Amino acid sequence: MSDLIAQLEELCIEAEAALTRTQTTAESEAWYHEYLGRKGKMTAALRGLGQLAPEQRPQVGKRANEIKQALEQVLAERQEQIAADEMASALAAEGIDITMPGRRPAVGKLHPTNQAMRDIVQIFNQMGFQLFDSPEVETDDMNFGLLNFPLDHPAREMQDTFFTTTPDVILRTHTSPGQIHAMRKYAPEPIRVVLPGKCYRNEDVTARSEMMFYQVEGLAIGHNVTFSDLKGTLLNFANQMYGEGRKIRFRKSYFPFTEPSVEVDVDCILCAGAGCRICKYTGWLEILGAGMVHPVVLRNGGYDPAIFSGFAFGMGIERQAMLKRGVDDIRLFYSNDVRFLDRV
Ligand code: FA5
Repeated sequence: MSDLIAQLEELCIEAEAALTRTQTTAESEAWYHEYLGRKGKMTAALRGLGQLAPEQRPQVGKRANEIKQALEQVLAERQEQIAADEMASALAAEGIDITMPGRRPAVGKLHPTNQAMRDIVQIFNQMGFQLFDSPEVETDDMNFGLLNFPLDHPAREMQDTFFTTTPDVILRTHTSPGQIHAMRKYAPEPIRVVLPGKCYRNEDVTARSEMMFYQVEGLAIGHNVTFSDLKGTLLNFANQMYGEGRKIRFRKSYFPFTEPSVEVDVDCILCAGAGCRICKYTGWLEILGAGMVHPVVLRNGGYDPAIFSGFAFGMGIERQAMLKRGVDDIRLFYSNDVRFLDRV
């Protein structure tokens, strides 16, 4: 018995030594056939098992199995090592340096206007305002007339208009005509909608004004909608957009489609009201225009002003993004300088 075990142990040492000399996958496969294959040395040695006394067989058989498994294990490790070496030399032959740092793929991100628009819309969604889509190209009547801008009223000049070659068809100067679309779709049901989108004004482009910019309009109509509802809604918006504890301030203003009309300021997000360059030392930043929907506009939208009331507001999206991210020139938004788009 001990003869056969000694023979197997010797074979194991020989096989392990032979394995370390294999350099290629082909050599390691040849090694397998030589030692572990059907016609291999291990298999041949194990034939001796049959000549042993039956009571000796289990012990010798057990040891033989252990040796076989150990050899299979070292073969797997050797083949793994050979495969790695072969890959490395193939790459070296191709001249590829796998230790060189990789090139980072350029990862896209949302444009700052889109980012701000999503933030704003999401805040109002949480307050129950639904998204409403309305056209960028409007009739003069939708953009002005139905919003209570009298013909030839100087208020029209507040928003310099781009006309088209089709009479009466213009590029919308604000998102407010969307109010009429939304009202006409839902009247006489109460509504709460937000309308984001592009607007166009034939203005000189400056650090604060673009010819094409985005606004978000908000509109709420129902029974007993009051100015307090407007205040609460806008205060909640300011807290979520610019941080908890914000103060807002209303200044009287004029829009033909709201009465009363206000402009709304938030206490300066940089200096918290103390006065700084961003707020021009006033402590306040203007964020939007708003008011109670004018009875004429309610009627044009299909609501009876004796039964319904509502509030509306409109804000410039780039201006919100500028305040939030400390950008001081609106022209950066559409000049497509990747350094700006990446930073903001
Ligand atoms: C309006 O457009 C009104 N429709 C807002 C409104 C809606 C009032 C509902 C009441 C009720 P105004 O012209 O002030 O108002 O523009 C609103 C905002 O749009 C401004 O505060 C500003 O943030 C942005 N805005 C206006 N013109 C430009 C421009 N040329 N470039 C960039 N942003 C602009």
